[in-house]
Amino acid sequence: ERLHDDGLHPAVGSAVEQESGVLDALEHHPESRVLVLYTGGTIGMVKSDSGGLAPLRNRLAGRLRSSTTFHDNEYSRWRFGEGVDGPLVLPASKEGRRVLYTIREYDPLLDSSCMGVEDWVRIATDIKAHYEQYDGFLVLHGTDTLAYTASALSFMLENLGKTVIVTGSQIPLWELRSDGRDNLLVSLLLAGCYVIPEVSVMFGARLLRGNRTVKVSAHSLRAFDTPNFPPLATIGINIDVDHRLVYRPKTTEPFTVHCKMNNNVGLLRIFPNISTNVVRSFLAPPLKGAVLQTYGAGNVPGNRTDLLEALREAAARGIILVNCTQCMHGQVADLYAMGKVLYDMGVVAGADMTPEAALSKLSYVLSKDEWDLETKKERLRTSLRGELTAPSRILEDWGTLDSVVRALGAEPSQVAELLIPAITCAAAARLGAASLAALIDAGADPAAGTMEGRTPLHVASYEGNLEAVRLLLQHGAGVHVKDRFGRTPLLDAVQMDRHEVITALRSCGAHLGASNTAIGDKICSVAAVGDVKRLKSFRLAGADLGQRDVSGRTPLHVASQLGRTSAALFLVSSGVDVFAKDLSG
Ligand code: ASN
Repeated sequence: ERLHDDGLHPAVGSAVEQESGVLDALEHHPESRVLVLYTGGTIGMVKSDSGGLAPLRNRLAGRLRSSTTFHDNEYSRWRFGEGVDGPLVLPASKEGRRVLYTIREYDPLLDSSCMGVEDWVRIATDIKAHYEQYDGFLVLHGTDTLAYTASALSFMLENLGKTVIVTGSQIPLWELRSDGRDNLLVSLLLAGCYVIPEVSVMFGARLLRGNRTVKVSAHSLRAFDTPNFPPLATIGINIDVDHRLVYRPKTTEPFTVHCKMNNNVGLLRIFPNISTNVVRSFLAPPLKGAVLQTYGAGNVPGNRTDLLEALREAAARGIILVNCTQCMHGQVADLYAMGKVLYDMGVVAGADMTPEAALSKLSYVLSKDEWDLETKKERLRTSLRGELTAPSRILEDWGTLDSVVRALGAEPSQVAELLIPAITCAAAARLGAASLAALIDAGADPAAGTMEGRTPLHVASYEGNLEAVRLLLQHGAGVHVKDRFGRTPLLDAVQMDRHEVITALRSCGAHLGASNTAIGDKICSVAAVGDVKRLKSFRLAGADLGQRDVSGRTPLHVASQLGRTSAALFLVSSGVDVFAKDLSG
């Protein structure tokens, strides 16, 4: 399973894809692409000669290819041709989308207890490098430090708009009772068919928020839990995603990665009779920040003036101290004088962050040179990626809908699920941004889709409602969401020549995701009718106007042959290659 340098499988976008029969069929059978970053861990291990488990190199992809659960050979042959090692293809599922996946195996494969910041940077950088080529990302990882990696990645991947899942297993994939098979299979489906734009952890039939996750068991197949947050999805007969819980970045900035992390951080667990000398040495330079794991609701021994003095002195030197509880559940509060004394000396209340999240958030925040000390502390107190609990609003008052609910004989929540997305879409299309804002304020999910998977952002983009588009982007509506027909908001805006909307979507990281030939086909047919405005839409959307159609001709060939002078001039002024050969033979 060797990869090309760009990580794309050689067969993707190949000549086979250019058969129009295949393209036609794909209109009805949408596909998604998932990149699997295989870093190591028990999931891919086998018993070594010494008897212990160790990773096995260069085997995972091949073994998956020969498993009918993980690869549909027949589809692959039809799609990529006989004897072509295309990407792996999951068998058909009721999600209605074929998941094509490529495995990128790391060298060396590591037990996660050997992983750290450099490995997180490598994962983040790989996601960044392949962000536009794939719909979702999967990180195969050992379980021991998985919660640290998931927490760190959640901060390092800024303005994430696509699904990133971290998974692994307690029993190797090739053993009879492996939990890895389900974890991997469900993760692939989730990464390929659902837009859950946060770093999550798939384990033990639950999808969990990554930066809320802790490893709670060394032997159970439910090795992970998020003690202070419900699962994002539960996997039973159905995959049940609770879309209201999904974190959506509230920004109009495009996706980027922050690869600098400050390593001068530490975790200090308070215990009875802790030595002040030990604490002083711990807090000495080069330490820049520490997470204090205190008792109960955030208490320290108030009678230990020596210890408090050591903390106060460190805080005064600009060391950032974050107060988190030792308890598994609940959060720090200023109920007791013992906790208040910490806040008076400038310690930050860490709410209900896990130690893993608090530590990696501290590394992240400390590495932001553009933030001053107060800004850093403020960011630590507030939720950056859903890692701590902030007050939320939920549409609860269904009084006026009572009669509809009764007539349908349904549960109010079911009716809400049906109606709210439709109402929000209608507001995005027809009502002003103020009405839409009021709906969102009342708790309507700005990203929820209708039965056809059309989200408010699709509708607002199609209608050219720029104000609504901006508002939706600021409230975390995902730009990469595809409706049931595989259309993104950007494609809608292009189809309607909504130039300002296209620009707004692009600045938020939207891109044309279809295969090159499919876009080439579209642009050529636009060139054929001389529609300069549409060509401009494609250009604004980031399309390469020199792309060929199925027959191998570029839009400039088509425009020139049909005498579409202004279209041809526009293409030339856009910098297309005027010497490109006609490959239609
Ligand atoms: N030691 C292994 C690791 O973290 C544990 C596992 O993956 N279950 O790589």
